[in-house]
Amino acid sequence: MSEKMGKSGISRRGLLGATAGGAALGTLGISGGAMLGGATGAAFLGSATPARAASEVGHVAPGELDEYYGFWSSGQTGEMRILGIPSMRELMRVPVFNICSATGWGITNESKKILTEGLTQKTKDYLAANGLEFPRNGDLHHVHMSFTEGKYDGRFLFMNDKANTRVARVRCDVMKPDKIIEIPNAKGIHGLRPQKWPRTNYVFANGEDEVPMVNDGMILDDPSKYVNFYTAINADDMSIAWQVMVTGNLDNTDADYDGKYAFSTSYNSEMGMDLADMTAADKDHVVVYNIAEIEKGIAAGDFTELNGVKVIDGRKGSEKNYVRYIPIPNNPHGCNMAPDKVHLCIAGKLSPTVSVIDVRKLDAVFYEGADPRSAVVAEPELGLGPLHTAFDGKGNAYTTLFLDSQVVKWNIAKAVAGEDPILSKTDVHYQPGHNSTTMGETLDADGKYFISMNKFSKDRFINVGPLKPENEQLFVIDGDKLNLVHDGPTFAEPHDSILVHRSVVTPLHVWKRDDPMWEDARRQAEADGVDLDWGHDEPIRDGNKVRVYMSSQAPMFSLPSFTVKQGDEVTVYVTNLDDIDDLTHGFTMGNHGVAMEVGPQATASVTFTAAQPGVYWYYCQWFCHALHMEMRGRMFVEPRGA
Ligand code: CUK
Ligand code: CUA
Ligand code: CA
Repeated sequence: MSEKMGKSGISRRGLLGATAGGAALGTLGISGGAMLGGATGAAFLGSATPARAASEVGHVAPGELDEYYGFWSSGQTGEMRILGIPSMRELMRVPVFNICSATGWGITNESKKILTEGLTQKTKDYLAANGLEFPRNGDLHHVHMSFTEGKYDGRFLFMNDKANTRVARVRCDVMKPDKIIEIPNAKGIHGLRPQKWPRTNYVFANGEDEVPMVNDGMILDDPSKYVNFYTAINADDMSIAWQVMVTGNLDNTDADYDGKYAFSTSYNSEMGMDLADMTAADKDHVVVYNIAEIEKGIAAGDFTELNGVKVIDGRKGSEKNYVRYIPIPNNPHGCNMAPDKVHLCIAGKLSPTVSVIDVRKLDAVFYEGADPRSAVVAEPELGLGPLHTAFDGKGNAYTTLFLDSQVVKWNIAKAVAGEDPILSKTDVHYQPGHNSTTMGETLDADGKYFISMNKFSKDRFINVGPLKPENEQLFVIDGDKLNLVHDGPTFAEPHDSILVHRSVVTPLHVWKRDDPMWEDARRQAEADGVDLDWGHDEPIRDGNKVRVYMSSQAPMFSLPSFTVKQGDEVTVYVTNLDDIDDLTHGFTMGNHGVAMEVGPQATASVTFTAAQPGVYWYYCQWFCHALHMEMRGRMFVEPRGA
């Protein structure tokens, strides 16, 4: 490593030697091999025998149903996943920011509309310059459900895309996205949480990456011109309510149970532009947002309009009551509000501590000028690399220790009382990031199961090549000890999960015919004088645009063939008339890069250009019947001159 002077004038070597945090950084960033080499697999195997038989708890026999839904992020895969808990079986993948070959997400007109309509014009322009209509990738870290009075209400799931600065909403009735929006001004939406109280009126979203205040290619190396944005999204219509401009970057976020405050961790209070500068200070901060004061400021016109968004200035030095900055060691990461409604736990990452903030003390910080640190009521030393904290609803917290490859169970009250709060440490495999407990981010926290989402699987599975899966471990936590009941791989790369009791979520078995998902198809069919349910024998021609309407009923499409002309822009609408649980059809047009899912009672559509004359078979790609293979037909493309 070369000796590089940071802009602060502190050398990197000096920095790394200076503090415990610095030592942790050295392990984290510079000698990754050593970090992984220290794992304690053998010790783990010896201690992992569950105290109770697996058959007694945490086992779901074939045919039995899980007690909880797990809603999983998938990181750079860009989708949301649904697991059954405690079986840990992957039940469904819900494409959100990615393109999906099976369901046609990103291929159908219905999904393309959702993927494009929330993009800014600037983004549409630079995508178009790359031959794209919408981003091909996503980086989905955080999935959270809508709340009513501190409890999950089963309406929506919200999630971020760090890669393309987007936020999506998934409808829990059909488990499909219905809104995807790009967040203006901010860059790299990372932390995301719904407001908990009185209900999810806002979804809060952190911009992780700083940008020049006017990002027009004129400013690069003047950090004083860089800012960051905290965004409140109106959850009901997915419009932007307001943004707060802050000092320092924003990592994770959470909200309180009183509807008064929201919080963000910042690991770059330094506004550094490289690693040395981002780790230069021994304290960074938590930003506390005063929601009522911000709303008042917006109502009073104390904002700047920036790209159509009302932006409040909450940067350091602002005299207003919009935000406060609480100094926290050191490059903090996780931001987790305990279901006791009182304690906010901030994981220190480079500091071996978790900072506990008593949210009842924040009024004094805002209105009586109290020292912001007076709200920090405990800062227990828990182990190396604390990243995220989950809760059991009984006053205990579980914090992942990335560098120690452990999860530490500790008692919040003991920490506040200044006693040793550590109840146990459990090895996990390896390097855990997020963790979650059943209903643990709600007032219904029930302390039954705990998931450790580990970033490395290393030697746990037979070798599948240089790219290894991640590893996730499920523990029963209703006793004193954490009892391992599942240990299994996942594909790239779940960050976070929520574990939701199945009584909260009641998805449909078949679509309702009046679903808004295919509103455009409905309108077009009406204009064409076609009954969308049954389709139409002949393609509807409109210049070189041709619309083909067909229905599907196992094992047949209503059209065994249709004819278009070379160069036609063809839109195929398929309505699945089967009204039966689990009877999904599909539509794949051979050699055209076109496939889509058509769920029971759903309509889906796809548009492509029939560029070459000839016969092309279309087929149902979703196995639906003994004669599923025979469920196919021909598109005949006549030469242009014919
Ligand atoms: S972050 Cu991934 S381990 Cu994006 Cu919630 Cu902490
Ligand atoms: Cu319809 Cu397979
Ligand atoms: Ca820092």
